[in-house]
Amino acid sequence: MGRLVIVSNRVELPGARAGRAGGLAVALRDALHGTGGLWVGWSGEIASATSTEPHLLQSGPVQYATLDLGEDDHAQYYNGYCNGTLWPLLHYRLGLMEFRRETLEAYLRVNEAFAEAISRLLRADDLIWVHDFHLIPLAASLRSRGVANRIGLFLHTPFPPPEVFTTLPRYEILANALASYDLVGLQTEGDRVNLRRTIARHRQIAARADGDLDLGTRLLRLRAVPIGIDAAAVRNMAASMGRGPEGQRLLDSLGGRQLVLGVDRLDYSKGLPQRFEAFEHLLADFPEHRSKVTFMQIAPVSRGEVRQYRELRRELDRRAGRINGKFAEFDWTPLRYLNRSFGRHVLAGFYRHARVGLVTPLRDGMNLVAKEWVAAQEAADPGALVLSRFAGAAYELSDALLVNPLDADAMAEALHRALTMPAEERRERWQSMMRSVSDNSVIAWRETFLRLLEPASAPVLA
Ligand code: ADQ
Repeated sequence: MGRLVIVSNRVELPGARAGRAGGLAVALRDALHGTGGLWVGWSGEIASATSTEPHLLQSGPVQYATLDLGEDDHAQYYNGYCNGTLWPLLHYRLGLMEFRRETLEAYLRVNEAFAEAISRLLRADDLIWVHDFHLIPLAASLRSRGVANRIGLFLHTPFPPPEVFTTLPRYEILANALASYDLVGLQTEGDRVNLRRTIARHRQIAARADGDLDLGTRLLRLRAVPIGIDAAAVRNMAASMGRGPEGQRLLDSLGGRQLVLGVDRLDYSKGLPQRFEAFEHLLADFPEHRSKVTFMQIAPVSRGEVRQYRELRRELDRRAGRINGKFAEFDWTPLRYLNRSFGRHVLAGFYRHARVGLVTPLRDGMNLVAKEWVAAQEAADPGALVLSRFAGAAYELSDALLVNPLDADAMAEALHRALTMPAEERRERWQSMMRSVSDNSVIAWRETFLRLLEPASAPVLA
């Protein structure tokens, strides 16, 4: 087997922020160490122009190649097309989607620059694994340079039905780009069906019985490969950090009150205004919880240069102030709202102390916070999870209390149910969720994807 080449927007460089890498980064890095290989991505630096000459760093059998983005490309490719066009589109938020030709051109240009840099570093038997929506055109750009290697894409976001996807002006470019891969992995069956329908309709072909698409010269394999976590690592971190200094301080500060916890990037896909509203309904409609429950929402600012994100932040500030103004007592603050991030260890300790995990995105590819919260619970006395039906994780975590995040009353009822759930029911639900989180680990996800991508498993055209 050849080397593995991973291409993703951001690269986890060796040694950087030691010990802080997430489960996904660790799993990818381990795979690279197993086969030897190359990890390519944006350096995180902004230069005067996008470069095709990568910064190279060798660490054991792994080479890291990172490219600087030009100032204009950062604005138009990253903030513009990726975050202002594709992200809302893929999360079904057409009202928030902006489209400008210049940003599409920047998107294609940056992918060309990546392809140029990668093609010079490639070997004939390398296996190429591309990550996420920033790099959808990469396979087509590589193919146009004569690259015949097997290339797979894993899309971390949802994929909407063709009726939504084709509202994107010039969607044909992306549909063709997606069809240039050998394998596209998606988070759920629903996403897979949506992508299959989109490409089949665009190319006017019928899907085969196995759901793959015969493109004439090549077979495009589409598979749901839901991402997982390293449950044992999270469980161990939670057990030790729950008793660590931050975990202990949190516990002391609660003064015996029950903790409801939300942890998200500050993103409109995460349903934060709706979540705040649901908590307000809980306090209004179930007054027995006043002074008894604390809701802590951790939401570090993300993509702060994009207008929709700045507006969301203002809205949340307003709502948080309103809830505390309306319900706080001199010795009780109902909502703790923090625009900062915490290390993974500290978060794991916080998850363990939360009686209720509140994970209610309006739409989410998977949502790893839900899985991490499950893995962090204490087996003898776990909490209850309130989870959006529209998170990919809901397919696996069907024993959570599943809610529609647009229904504030139903969410308040689910919160009440979670806060009053008997220990036996909490244990039963948690055991089933923990089984599924442990079985579908991030390692299993990685191995499944790579097995599907390997040449030996390439399907033969009839
Ligand atoms: P994200 O939208 O970032 O990821 P999520 O899966 O919830 O969403 O989180 C990814 C990681 O970031 C988790 O390991 C989590 O612990 C960490 N994280 C989230 N919020 C944090 C916070 N406030 N402080 C510190 N760490 C935080 C995208 C897709 C998801 C998909 C993942 C992986 O949008 O749907 O699950 O990729 O495929």
